[in-house]
Amino acid sequence: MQLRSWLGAGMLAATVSFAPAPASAQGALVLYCAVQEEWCRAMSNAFEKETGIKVAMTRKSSGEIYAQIKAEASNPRGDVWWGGTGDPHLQAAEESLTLEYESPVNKDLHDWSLSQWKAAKQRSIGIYAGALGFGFNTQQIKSKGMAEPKCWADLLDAKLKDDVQVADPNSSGTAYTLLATVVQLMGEEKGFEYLKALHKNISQYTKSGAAPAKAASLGETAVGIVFIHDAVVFAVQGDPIKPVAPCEGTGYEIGSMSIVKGARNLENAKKFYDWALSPAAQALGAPAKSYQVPSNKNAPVPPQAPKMSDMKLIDYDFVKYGSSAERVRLLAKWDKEVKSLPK
Ligand code: S7P
Repeated sequence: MQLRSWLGAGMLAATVSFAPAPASAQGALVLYCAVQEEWCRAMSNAFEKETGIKVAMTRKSSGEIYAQIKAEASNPRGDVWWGGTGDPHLQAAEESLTLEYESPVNKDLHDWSLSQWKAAKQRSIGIYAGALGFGFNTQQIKSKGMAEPKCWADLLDAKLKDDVQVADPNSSGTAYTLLATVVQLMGEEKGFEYLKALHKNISQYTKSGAAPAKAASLGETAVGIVFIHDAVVFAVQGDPIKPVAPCEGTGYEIGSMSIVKGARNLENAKKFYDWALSPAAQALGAPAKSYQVPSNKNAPVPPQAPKMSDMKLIDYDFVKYGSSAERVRLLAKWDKEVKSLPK
């Protein structure tokens, strides 16, 4: 099996030689990474150490990486786009910005990971899953004399005026997941009514999707709408934040990976891709405080990972909401009808 023999060769090399091969001898890899910086660095460092391939990593939000790959299409700079919500990966696949690839590790992956691969016509694959929700600062909510918010509807309470944060869906995959979730959960008309009402309580639309979790943990905002695992990070370290899976139901992401079409370091990109799907590589998330559910069935699920089976999850239509036409249409509508509204 290709992956085992490749890992096996790496381990053998490590036992017979004290110094890794010079990175330049193994070439390079340009990695666009959309998860939290700490996990991006852990992945780059581990891959570099194991293979001697020098990784040039840049961390950006999902929508920003999509825009960069599109802008660079005639002269690609990146090799692998690792992480970030699945929808913009699907959009990139549809626009032929990424490359078909079938990894020998596919047979070990959960069905939801392979359904992303099939939806993307083999141009993207699921690497983790996580559900959308929010985190609230327990002290702030108490001081407002409010009951603890449990539902999306609770975030419209006038007591939360200018005290809710979420990212801008143009830059953030998290915030696009919110947009697509409320449209699917409530229907488009009611979903946009909800987002307009929520706008009154938004203090700022951040660039990064996870930033509102940190702000809520610090008491800079009462509520941050984020992936639930991004709120758990602060709860497990003892900050006064409570993660919530909204009572009406919620959407989720299939965090994804794609190889850039025209990648200059294609062989290294494939090596990274196979390695990133392995249980050992997927186990690097939890020590880097990233508590998503990994896509390899043999990778350990972090004990801190929110239990998606206990949540009311919608049947998220990744094909529709990851399509270029739908994403462009919904983002333009959100800009026009929500973001531009006076407060
Ligand atoms: O923090 C991890 C995570 O929530 O970040 C990714 C996200 O798309 C990147 O952030 P943006 O919302 O700023 O795009 C998620 O895929 C991942 O679970």
